[in-house]
Amino acid sequence: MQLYSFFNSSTSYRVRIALALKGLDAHYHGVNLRAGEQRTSQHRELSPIGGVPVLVDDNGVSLTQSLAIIDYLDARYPHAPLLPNEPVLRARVLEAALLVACDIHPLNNVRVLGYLQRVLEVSGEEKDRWYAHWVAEGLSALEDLLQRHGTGPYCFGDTPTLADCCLVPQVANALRMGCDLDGYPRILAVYRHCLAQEAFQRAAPERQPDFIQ
Ligand SMILES: N[C@@H](CCC(=O)N[C@@H](CS)C(=O)NCC(=O)O)C(=O)O
Repeated sequence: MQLYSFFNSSTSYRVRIALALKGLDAHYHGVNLRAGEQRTSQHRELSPIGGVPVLVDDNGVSLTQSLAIIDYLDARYPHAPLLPNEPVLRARVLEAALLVACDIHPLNNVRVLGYLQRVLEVSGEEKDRWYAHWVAEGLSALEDLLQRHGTGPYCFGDTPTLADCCLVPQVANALRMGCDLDGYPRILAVYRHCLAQEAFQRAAPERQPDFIQ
């Protein structure tokens, strides 16, 4: 398998966690988002919208969208399942994962922050306020969900799920951007528990071949 990724792309990090939890290896191709490599015509052949991750499997199946990739991996390699079968639990996992993937990440994506600065000409400080605002809105809702429905050391139980694959990269990004997360104790407890696990450590930005300090 081939994985097109950027070390601190949170969506790529989700897929790296899923691969590591399943013990799967993928050949790593760094796509430098800071240099705009995602927008080249060559990369758009793989990802029409110009983003990472992209997974190309050994049968030549090429997929974008981190959640679709993880769902595919889960169907293809069912050991260490990331989406539970039980309907309510499965919906809870998706509810938390989609909160991160649809309600937080897209508002703070590279191209959105770039548009704010380049086209709408907001200042660096205003852009940072935008980022912190949507992280706070989203993580408050996630904290609420986990307080009400979460159990065990992971988001939902004693084994990691898609929800943890989404939570860890989002929290890592928020911390990197200097957001204060003290108001989200359950999220931080899950984050710290995940980071203590080998698979999550293997997927971390600083362990990737394209890591830049
Ligand atoms: N919904 C997509 C989002 C993919 C995405 O946009 N990833 C970001 C990095 S975290 C990206 O490549 N951004 C490039 C850009 O906005 O120019 C997914 O979950 O895979």
